[in-house]
Amino acid sequence: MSDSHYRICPLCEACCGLEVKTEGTRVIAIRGATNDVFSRGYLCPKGVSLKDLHEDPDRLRTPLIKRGGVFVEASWDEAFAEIERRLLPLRAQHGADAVGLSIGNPAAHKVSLLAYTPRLVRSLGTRNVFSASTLDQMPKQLSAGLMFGHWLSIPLPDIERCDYLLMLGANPMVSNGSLWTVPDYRGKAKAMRARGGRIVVVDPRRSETAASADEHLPVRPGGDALLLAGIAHTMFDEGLVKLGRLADHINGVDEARAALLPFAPEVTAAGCGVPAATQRRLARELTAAPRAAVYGRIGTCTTRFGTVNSWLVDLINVLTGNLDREGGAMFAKAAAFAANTQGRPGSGKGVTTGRRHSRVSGAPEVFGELPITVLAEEITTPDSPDQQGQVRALITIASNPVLSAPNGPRLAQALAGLDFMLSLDIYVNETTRHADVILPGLSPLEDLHFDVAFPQLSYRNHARFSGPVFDAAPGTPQEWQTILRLCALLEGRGLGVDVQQLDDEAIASDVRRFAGDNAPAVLAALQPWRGPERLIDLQLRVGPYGDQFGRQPDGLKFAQVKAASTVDGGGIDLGALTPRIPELLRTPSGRIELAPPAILADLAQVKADPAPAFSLIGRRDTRSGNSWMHNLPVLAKGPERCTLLVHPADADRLGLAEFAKVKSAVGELVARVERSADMSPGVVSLPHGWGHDLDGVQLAVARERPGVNMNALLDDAARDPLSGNAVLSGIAVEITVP
Ligand SMILES: Nc1nc2c(c(=O)[nH]1)N[C@H]1C(S)=C(S)[C@@H](COP(=O)(O)OP(=O)(O)OC[C@H]3O[C@@H](n4cnc5c(=O)[nH]c(N)nc54)[C@H](O)[C@@H]3O)O[C@H]1N2
Ligand SMILES: Nc1nc2c(c(=O)[nH]1)N[C@H]1C(S)=C(S)[C@@H](COP(=O)(O)OP(=O)(O)OC[C@H]3O[C@@H](n4cnc5c(=O)[nH]c(N)nc54)[C@H](O)[C@@H]3O)O[C@H]1N2
Ligand code: SF4
Ligand SMILES: [Mo]
Repeated sequence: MSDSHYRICPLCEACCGLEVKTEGTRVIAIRGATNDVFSRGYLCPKGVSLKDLHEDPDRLRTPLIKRGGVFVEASWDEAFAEIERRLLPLRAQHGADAVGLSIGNPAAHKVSLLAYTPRLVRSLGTRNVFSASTLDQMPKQLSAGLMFGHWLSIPLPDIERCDYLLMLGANPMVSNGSLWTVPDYRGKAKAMRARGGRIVVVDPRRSETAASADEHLPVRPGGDALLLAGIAHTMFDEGLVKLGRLADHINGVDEARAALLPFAPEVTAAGCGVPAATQRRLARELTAAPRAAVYGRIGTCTTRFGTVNSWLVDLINVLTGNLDREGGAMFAKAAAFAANTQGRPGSGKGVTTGRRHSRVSGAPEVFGELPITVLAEEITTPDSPDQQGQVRALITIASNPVLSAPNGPRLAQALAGLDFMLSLDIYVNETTRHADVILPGLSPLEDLHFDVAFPQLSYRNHARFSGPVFDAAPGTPQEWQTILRLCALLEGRGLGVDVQQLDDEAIASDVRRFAGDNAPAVLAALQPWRGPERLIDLQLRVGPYGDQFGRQPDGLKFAQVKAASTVDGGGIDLGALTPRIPELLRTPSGRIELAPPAILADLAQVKADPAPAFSLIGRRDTRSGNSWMHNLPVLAKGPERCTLLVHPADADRLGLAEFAKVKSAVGELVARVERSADMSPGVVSLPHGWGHDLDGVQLAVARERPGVNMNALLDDAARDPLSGNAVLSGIAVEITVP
């Protein structure tokens, strides 16, 4: 007899609902849940790999402590005792900043981690907080924060009603969407084109998404700021601007116009590689289309001008009258956890940056974090009399910066010199091999799930939940319990504190924020839930669709979402996106800030770079997820994926055969060559997240074909100065025969 379970996939931002068929303790099949109100049966090969992940013998199931340089299995109590013995004295002696925290991508996909890590940040009280956000989307968060007043008020294409989509530096056909939760992009794009819609993709490579679009424009790597500025300039220049409904809600149109004056397409064409006539045509097409949206992602964020790019994308959405309009670029309205549905609607504090700076390079704090590219220097640079706060101990949570961050080899060396390192992780990999203690998380099939972040970025509003498919082994904590225990330790409460009591205290402090004097009644109403479920209930009930604890009797509660999220239910559909301006705005002015001064100042720095011999860009593969899914047999099989894509004409000219040497200013490596006419000549591509052949890595399958670490070629000093985001694309390299 087999059972069917509903499980939301935590492996990428598409958040597909899956149907997991089990027999006893075995998974016998994983399919897309056809009744899921949001993903409607879609899944990709990674969804299927949850079975391999669950069964992976290399996945950690017990804590590890390093003794004499070797990891040994330990009980949870022993592991916490070791943390107390080694971390607390260090912190007492050197202060809170001596403990750094690095938070990785999977933390965004786990309610256990995303909802509880902020508590750990508070308990640590360190300024040295780093995350994958500064390898990824921080530029977009900053531009959205400055324009709309909150870090997660990010517009996304309303693809089901859109007529014209201009997409830059994104490959959702493979990535399944990012800052845009849109399962089955392929199907939605096909439907859009069948309705007569047009999709234009800007990418130095003819990506899978570009190949399936109406038009592909091969931009020069890093050239998007010039291209987008040329398009925006044209809109002013040719009198195409139509602000529509938003005209009364915008500050800074004249400032934006003036700042864009120097960027006529005739000037920007050479630097971005897109002819002036094409730029002008794009401006006209975007304004002429009944409904249009511009969307930019990794390729636009991970460059020197990431924030400028991210701003230009939404500036154009505003200038064409398509921001916050059906079929244009719209804002989701999440059922829970969204700051832009809380507080007074229409205005707010806005966002600020630079409340602190990194000790060595003086990089400004953005959204509570420092750039992850300063982590190595913060570890290796000793304190000076006037600058203290050297990172001597590090906690990593689902973070593998040795492979994910620029200059990984330098970072690995820095980690080896730490006085203490603790990792919350599920593997001994390139980063966690440096840890002194590893505390494992659960298999996703043993974990409950509710998406905290992605409903704020979803193409359609929804509320879904999934419970554990299997029970965890007795005595194995969920990750939120591990975090609360760590918090108690750091707060000097010792090892004996009851986790249930910590959970009660945590929720009580949240409830006081929302309910003030009414807190006891609200806490009572959250019965019988505990842990994340209680937190979700609170957030749903105070959220925009919530029951407001009785004031909206028909409103949502967790019990309803849970009941609707069974195999037959697949969650609750909350409808297509609806216009949210001015209610969504949290800027001090209560208007869209179209011309944030810091961004205009950086726009003035945009200029054409001299073309390098070769320019290195990244890419993603359907059967891979950043740095950690190469140990799953169902994904690892098939052709080698860590290859250097080279245009055939370049390969012939250089006489490349099977391998090429790739050399940058900071490193070199030898990669297997794959000839590809999809590349622009002069541009080569390597995927990131590879290089599993380092000493001490316990990933048996991944080690068979380890690949090379493209981040060994990237300079950790290269950042977008506004957001602190790393530059991961458009790296000057030399290619030679090895
Ligand atoms: N050159 C280049 N570099 C890039 C990128 C690029 O495009 N080019 N992309 C960047 C981007 S967008 C991102 S988001 C980063 C991602 O880089 P990271 O933030 O390092 O994330 P991952 O590579 O996904 O791996 C994270 C770690 O999480 C662990 N893990 C997995 N599941 C769990 C769990 O349930 N619990 C716990 N505790 N741990 C878990 C894995 O074992 C692994 O150690 O990489 C960035 N690096
Ligand atoms: N299968 C799979 N899915 C994933 C991931 C994965 O590793 N594998 N990672 C997940 C994560 S963490 C994220 S953040 C998302 C990212 O999602 P996407 O942003 O869609 O990421 P990519 O697939 O890297 O697409 C970036 C595109 O930008 C192009 N590009 C590079 N440089 C430039 C440039 O200068 N200008 C322009 N216009 N384009 C450029 C690249 O050729 C590439 O096609 O994907 C997520 N989904
Ligand atoms: S696209 Fe694939 S990895 Fe992403 S959520 Fe869906 S099944 Fe999971
Ligand atoms: Mo990412």
